[in-house]
Amino acid sequence: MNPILFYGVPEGCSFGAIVALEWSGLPYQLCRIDMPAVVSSAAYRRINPVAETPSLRTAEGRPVNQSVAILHHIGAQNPGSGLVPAQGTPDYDRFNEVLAFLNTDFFEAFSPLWYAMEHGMADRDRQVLQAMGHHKVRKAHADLEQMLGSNPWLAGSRRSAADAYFVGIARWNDFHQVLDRREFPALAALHTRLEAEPAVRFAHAVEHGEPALSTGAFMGHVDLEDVLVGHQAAVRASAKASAPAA
Ligand SMILES: N[C@@H](CCC(=O)N[C@@H](CS)C(=O)NCC(=O)O)C(=O)O
Repeated sequence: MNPILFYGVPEGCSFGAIVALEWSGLPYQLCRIDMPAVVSSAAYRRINPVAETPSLRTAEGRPVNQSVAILHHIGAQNPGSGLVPAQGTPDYDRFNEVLAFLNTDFFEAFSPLWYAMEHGMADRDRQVLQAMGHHKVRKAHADLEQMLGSNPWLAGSRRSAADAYFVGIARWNDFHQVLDRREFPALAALHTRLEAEPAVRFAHAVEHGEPALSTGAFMGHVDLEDVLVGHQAAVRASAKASAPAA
């Protein structure tokens, strides 16, 4: 069984997990989830009870939710890929530090902007949220610029799953048109380099429903309905296989 990544469109933060899967070289499939309609459906809640993307169904049929857990899982399947540095090393600490920042501060900085866009409210309230979002997004970029320093990649000298996750969230700045990334030269250079990566181009094409050229081991899309047919049986089988012997 191939692992299946359930990715959300449009503009989902699952983007980074698609890039990481491409970089991992592992065979995988994708399942496209429209937001908010399908992600909040009873059908999808059988995959992820909190109705969020991304979700991963592992090669053993086990569900793994939350971006950080998914990226760690992908990295652990191919330690040689360097997507996640070896546990216990300084590189591992640095990787976790930057990934935690991205998944909390950097991600959350955009929340007021999404909320202002997706919810009805008075113009004055919308303006307050937008001002707050702009302030937070600028601060998060400034902080990340400091964290990156003169390193070529976010976790240091080697490309990692943190870079994959970053490029997925960073495009929200372009979507909401907050700032000119060139104000942060190191981040802008990293972003330009990442956008040129075949895996990133692949993720953009997938998200836009365009023909996508995989340089990894992408094995095609599956429909949610088809996944659900055997889902409970797969979850039960993987739970049984990983349970300690009685
Ligand atoms: N903490 C979660 C957050 C996931 C999340 O917020 N996903 C969004 C898309 S980026 C989602 O599925 N939202 C549901 C919706 O828009 O209805 C993670 O890091 O994976």
